[in-house]
Amino acid sequence: MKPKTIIEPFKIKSVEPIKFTTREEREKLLIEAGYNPFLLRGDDVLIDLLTDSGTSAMSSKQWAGIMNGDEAYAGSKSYYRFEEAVNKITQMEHIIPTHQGRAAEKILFSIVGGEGKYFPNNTHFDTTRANIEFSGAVAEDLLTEVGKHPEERADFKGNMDVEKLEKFIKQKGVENIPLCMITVTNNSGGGQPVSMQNIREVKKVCEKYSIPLFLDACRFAENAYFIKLREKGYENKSVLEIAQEMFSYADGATMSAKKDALVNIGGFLAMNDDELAMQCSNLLIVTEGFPTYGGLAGRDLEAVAQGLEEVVDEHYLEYRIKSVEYLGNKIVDAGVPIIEPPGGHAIYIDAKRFLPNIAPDKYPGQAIVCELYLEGGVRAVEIGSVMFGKYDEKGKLIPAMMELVRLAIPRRVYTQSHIDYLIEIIIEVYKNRDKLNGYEITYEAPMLRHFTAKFKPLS
Ligand code: P61
Repeated sequence: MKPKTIIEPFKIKSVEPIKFTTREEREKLLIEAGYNPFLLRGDDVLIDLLTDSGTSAMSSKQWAGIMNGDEAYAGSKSYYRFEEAVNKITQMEHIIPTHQGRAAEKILFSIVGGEGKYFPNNTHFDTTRANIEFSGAVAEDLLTEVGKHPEERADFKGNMDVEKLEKFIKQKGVENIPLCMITVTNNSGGGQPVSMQNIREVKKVCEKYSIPLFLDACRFAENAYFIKLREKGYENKSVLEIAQEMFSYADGATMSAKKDALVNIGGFLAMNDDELAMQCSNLLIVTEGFPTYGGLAGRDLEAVAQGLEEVVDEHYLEYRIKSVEYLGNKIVDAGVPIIEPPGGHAIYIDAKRFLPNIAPDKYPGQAIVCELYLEGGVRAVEIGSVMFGKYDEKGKLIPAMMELVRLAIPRRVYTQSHIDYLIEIIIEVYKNRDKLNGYEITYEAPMLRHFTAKFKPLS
């Protein structure tokens, strides 16, 4: 018999205590943070679901790798181990380490971006969009229609709309589209996977117009596991084989290793084009460091290499995907509206349906985020009009497509009882939703405002 209970596929060797606070203390702390949980001290948070990025627990083998790191400035042996591990998955010619994902994006888009250029993606993550826009170019989201409807269940809601892509290319002109991207899984659209068929179809269109295809590969292993579970023909393939096939359709990739490489810092750029790789390496030397360390220490490269081996383990991925699904299904059963089905790295509460009486310009997602902290010391993040809202010429808010609250689950950090506690807190906040009020912004930075914005509750 196959037991129904899925257990954490690890034993715990080292523990980190978490601090308990009272509701009164949290009320004071939240005021001091301007009602922005990004501005709380991590120490004042009980369960931290702000991000799954850089928050993984490393394995004993990764820690051993840290001790084994070779800190040679040039040609470190840790670089070659890293290069081999990345190459095994991506099979790409040039592997360029960076200190994190956005550094890879900054280098890539500084070279291929600029005024008059357009970059299609299923959904650009905010740092990708920011780097493209910072270069003067335009970032275009071409998500499949079903991906825009939180309540609809479908297997691959992260897919790109292939017809729209072709229309977009014709409209903007091939010469103005230096590359096309697919984000796996689609973080801003609910952590939803992209099917192999969709990657193949996008590739076909890109090939027709000689446009290179890049993957934003932060969560490639979770995406590959969803393909194994959901796409016909892949059930008997290994996750590694599926990942290799995904990358085989790509000409390049950016990756924040802080996600599916199970490390606290790191990233890379990978590509096949010799000329572009040369330009990226030259810029890397100016902004990050020598091409065999790219802003990282040798020990970090060891940890990434080891993490990439561990992340394709199917016991790990089964536990990972099933524990996120467990959380999602339990709160759905209690009536909490989320993006369905549950995503790979996070649950996304649909704040529009959770708080239908709070309009987008009063930031319903922020109201839920604040209440989760007050109720149970849980830190989540708003992914809605605080993060993606823009203003028109008259200063009126153009709301985001969706109003979401993301509960991102760090990898290998929390156990089943932490998740059960979380479920209790979310359901309690949901029961008391009629008492919640909206927020107004009292300070905001010109870019990526959600990190530092300050808020005031509306009565
Ligand atoms: C996250 F609130 N994600 O999801 P870097 N592409 C994709 C990402 O998910 C991503 C990056 C590129 C984060 C961290 C984060 O406003 C925020 O290594 C699909 O973080 O530079 C990062 O990778 C960039 C959270 C980033 C945020 C920006 O939590």
